[in-house]
Amino acid sequence: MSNPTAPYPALADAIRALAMDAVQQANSGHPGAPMGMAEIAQALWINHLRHNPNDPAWANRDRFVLSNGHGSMLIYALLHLTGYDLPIEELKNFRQLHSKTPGHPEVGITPGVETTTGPLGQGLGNAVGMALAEALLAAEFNKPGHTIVDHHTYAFTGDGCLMEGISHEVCSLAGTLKLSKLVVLYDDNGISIDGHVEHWFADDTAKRFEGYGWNVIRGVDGHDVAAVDAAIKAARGQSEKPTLIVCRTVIGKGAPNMAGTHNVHGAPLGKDEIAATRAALGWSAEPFQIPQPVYDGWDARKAGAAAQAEWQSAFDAYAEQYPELAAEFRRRMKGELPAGYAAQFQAFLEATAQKAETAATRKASQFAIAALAQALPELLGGSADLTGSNYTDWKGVAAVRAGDGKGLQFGRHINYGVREFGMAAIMNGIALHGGYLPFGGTFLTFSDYSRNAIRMAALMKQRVVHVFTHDSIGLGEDGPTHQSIEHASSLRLIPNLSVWRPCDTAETAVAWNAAVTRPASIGMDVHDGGPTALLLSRQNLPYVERDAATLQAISRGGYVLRDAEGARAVIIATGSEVSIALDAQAQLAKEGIAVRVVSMPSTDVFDRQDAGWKRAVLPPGLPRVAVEAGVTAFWHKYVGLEGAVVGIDRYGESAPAGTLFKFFGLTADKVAETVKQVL
Ligand SMILES: Cc1ncc(C[n+]2csc(CCOP(=O)(O)OP(=O)(O)O)c2C)c(N)n1
Ligand SMILES: [Mg+2]
Repeated sequence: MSNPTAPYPALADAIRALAMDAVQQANSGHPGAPMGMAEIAQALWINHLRHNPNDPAWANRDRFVLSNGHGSMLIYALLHLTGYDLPIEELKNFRQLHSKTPGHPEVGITPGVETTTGPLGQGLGNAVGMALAEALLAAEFNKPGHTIVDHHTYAFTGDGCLMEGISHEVCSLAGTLKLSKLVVLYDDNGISIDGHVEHWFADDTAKRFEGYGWNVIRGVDGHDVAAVDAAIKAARGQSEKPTLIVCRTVIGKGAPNMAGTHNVHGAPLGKDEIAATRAALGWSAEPFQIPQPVYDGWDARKAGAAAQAEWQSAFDAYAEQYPELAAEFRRRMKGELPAGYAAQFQAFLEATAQKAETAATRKASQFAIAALAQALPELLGGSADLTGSNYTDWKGVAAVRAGDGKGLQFGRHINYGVREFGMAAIMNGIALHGGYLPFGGTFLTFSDYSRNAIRMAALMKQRVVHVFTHDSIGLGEDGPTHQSIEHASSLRLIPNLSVWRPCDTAETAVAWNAAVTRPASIGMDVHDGGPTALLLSRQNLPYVERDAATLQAISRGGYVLRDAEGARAVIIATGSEVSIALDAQAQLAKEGIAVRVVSMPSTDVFDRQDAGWKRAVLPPGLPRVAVEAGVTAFWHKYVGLEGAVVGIDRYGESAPAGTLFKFFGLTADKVAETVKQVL
């Protein structure tokens, strides 16, 4: 890793050739960014990036995020050239079904890809989360003379990521927290899809990042490997601020007629331009053929193995002196829960049932958090400036704060600021890094702000928990801007996202347990898990007494809460509407109409139960009425076209909660009346 320019331009040109040839072969893709960032990639990957192609899961590797994910051929070329398990056949199969080279990088499919990128801006958020996780783990695990957590997080970004609002959210927080091991390399090529960005993106980006408190290295020639190398060295040489390296580049560099135009952004160069590029570069090798000296120049296996071995012996020495911490570090980086967790949770659940408290489910969530935080040191909370409303903190928890140039001040609560989308993307980065189980809060209505990052967590099967409080008109006077109507139903449509809307302290405890016991997916170790959204009430909800079997049944997602002899109908309810359903049941009983009440805190968990369970809870043929303070359409999946839904298909109103429940007809009277209509 010494001479940054040897063996000459051929190293960077190998990326150019692979990118243009793979895009041509697929007849789709984005050659411009890989060709324009080839020297930047060379400077970083050959001279600085500490990684081991033979062990992409090495805990202390540097993290690399290609935030401008459309340039996927750049990372595929890098992984192939440096010796990852990504043979040339996979590059020939770029963008084809079940290849390891999908259109945009996807974690879990390609060894060495750390996160799924493509939705612009979010990769930066993931990188901030990774850098934050590293800094927290360092503060938590490193000991004097034993630095076992010590790596950088590097991200590539284009104009697109920096135009996206989320880049402001996450980079502002990264600056505030002084995440000095985060280094972002900006492909400042002046081009995005529509053409020259000066007409829609004329920011002084360097000034903007200086304003965030970043270390900005501007005016770097992005095609001069030595210049980029020097900038990265400077970034690594300081420990005060995150660094942005502004690299002036030419998109599609090397293509004689198309470089510098938006035509190379996202389309094949075409046979003639590829031939002209080969001639201009002096690249005579056939498509997908890389001269051995070029492979040798890129090969990172030896250096990577040596770096990892050096770290391993440091870790072994650490393990000798601090065996428990070392075991804990290994456990945490695997995403496994501690032995004995299940018993601790069961004890908490039984104590919760014993107390039988009336509480808002957001408060019940805080009870659960307090218990889980004891059992799970990996639990890392936060809120987007609503800590006192979301109840996402717990007694005695310290807040994460910027350090004094010697790393972060450790804490387990992150004040994300008013940055919902940024928070969600950062949580994804934390989860992807490993070592922590992140959760964060905001109002349910603002889940829309976070939505694509929730989707990305679901796509990546990441174990993160969203605490969404103030989940309905039940929040009252703040009015329709704050009252969720469509959110519960719409979140339920996201595959792999588990959604819980609990009705009391017991269901809230079970929901939290379900969230944290979903398996973690780390790198190539992918499990069928995913994120969880907890939809919680602002207002108090009564505790519902249950026998032991019913208490255990909550974990099935939908269960018979109160049966009735000879039930003629089923009322299905969630969250704050469960008590309304129970009142309706009592009212109907007086009129001689027996009905069953099913609580359905999680429809997706219920859907995964065996057919026998589902039939037992919702017997075929019994008419059904669903009750939820939100849009009705979703519930027809459970009540059928013959059943009825009591809900709200319009926006809310500003008034006290009690007034609103009456105004919108979310009452026992209305539910009882509706049951009679379906009989
Ligand atoms: C959130 C989001 N919006 C839109 C797109 C579609 N898109 C892909 S690349 C791109 C332009 C990116 O410009 P830049 O980052 O400068 O890339 P370059 O053309 O320089 O490679 C757009 C709009 C996207 N991938 N994600
Ligand atoms: Mg650009």
